[in-house]
Amino acid sequence: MDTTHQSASKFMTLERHIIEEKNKHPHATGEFSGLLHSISLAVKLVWREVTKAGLVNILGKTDRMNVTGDEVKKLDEFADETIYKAMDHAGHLCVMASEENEDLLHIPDHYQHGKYVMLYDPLDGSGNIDANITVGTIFSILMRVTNSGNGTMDDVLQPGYKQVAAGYALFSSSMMFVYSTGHGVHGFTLDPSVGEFLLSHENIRIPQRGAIYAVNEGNYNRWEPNMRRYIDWLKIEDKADGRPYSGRYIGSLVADVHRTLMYGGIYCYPGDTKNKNGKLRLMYENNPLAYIVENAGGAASDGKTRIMDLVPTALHQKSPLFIGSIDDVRFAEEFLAVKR
Ligand code: AHM
Ligand code: MG
Repeated sequence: MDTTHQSASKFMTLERHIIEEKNKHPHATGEFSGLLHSISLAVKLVWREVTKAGLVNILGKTDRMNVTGDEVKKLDEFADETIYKAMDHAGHLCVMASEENEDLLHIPDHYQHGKYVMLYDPLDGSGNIDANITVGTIFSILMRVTNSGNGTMDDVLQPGYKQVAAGYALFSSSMMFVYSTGHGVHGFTLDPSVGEFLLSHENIRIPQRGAIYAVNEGNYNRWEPNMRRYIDWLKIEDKADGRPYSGRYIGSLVADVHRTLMYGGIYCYPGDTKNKNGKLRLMYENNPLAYIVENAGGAASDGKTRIMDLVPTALHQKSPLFIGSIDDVRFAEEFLAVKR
């Protein structure tokens, strides 16, 4: 029998990983582990529907009905509700907020209220669903600041550096679950035959510098001149290997950032003349992805300020995003700051 660590790690389930992480902290109550477990179940339920996306017209409307029994929900609404319902009753959370809902999502009074807060983007990139392109769920976990009862806006509107965990599920050729609690970033791949996430990417580290950039270049004429110059510069064939940066843009943030995490480089969504702060949401997208990328050795900035230092004032506020390899993000910040 092969008893090496490598062989053992092949069978590291997400469940076991969460428990082993918890055991490293003697005072941990297990509440946090329970929370992560509920999230992993929630995203599996979403994945089950996402894999059927193209079949709805063929299979009819029987599988995804609303409570009144007759209508198929849009997948992003389905994901939103599924996650809420998977998380509302376990006693870990005091409040939630989702990109799909204008207001806070309260925990029903008859369920226990816990000490954590969860913010999520239920189905990031959902505009791509009909083309079978990778989408995902992004989540951010904070510790409440109020003492008890229903969570409030004060619990939710905390800067990103206060996050105690964050992660995402990626619905792609396989389903991945990537998370961090501040001790490395770990990636798990779902084995659909047993329904378990297995550790496939232990302690992910983003390359210090990459050679890929991702940006919606259709907005080029709306960018400020330095942003245009920066992207022009990436295309010049003067890089170390005599090649320009390669451009890759899926248009699904979670997928673009995942690729950036794996291969290095930079993802940019700057502000422009139409949208001063770009289009990405600080609380549901930028903060959790910044937490993951920083914990993997990378960086995330709004062009000037570290994303996780931005102090939020509104639930759905937007911020520009420059995220990826540390050298690439720092260079972008320097480039954008040059007075010409
Ligand atoms: P969504 O959360 O409603 O899907 O919107 C965010 C998405 C991101 O996933 C993606 O990176 C971005 O919008 C694409 O925007 P654009 O079409 O302007 O490039
Ligand atoms: Mg989104």
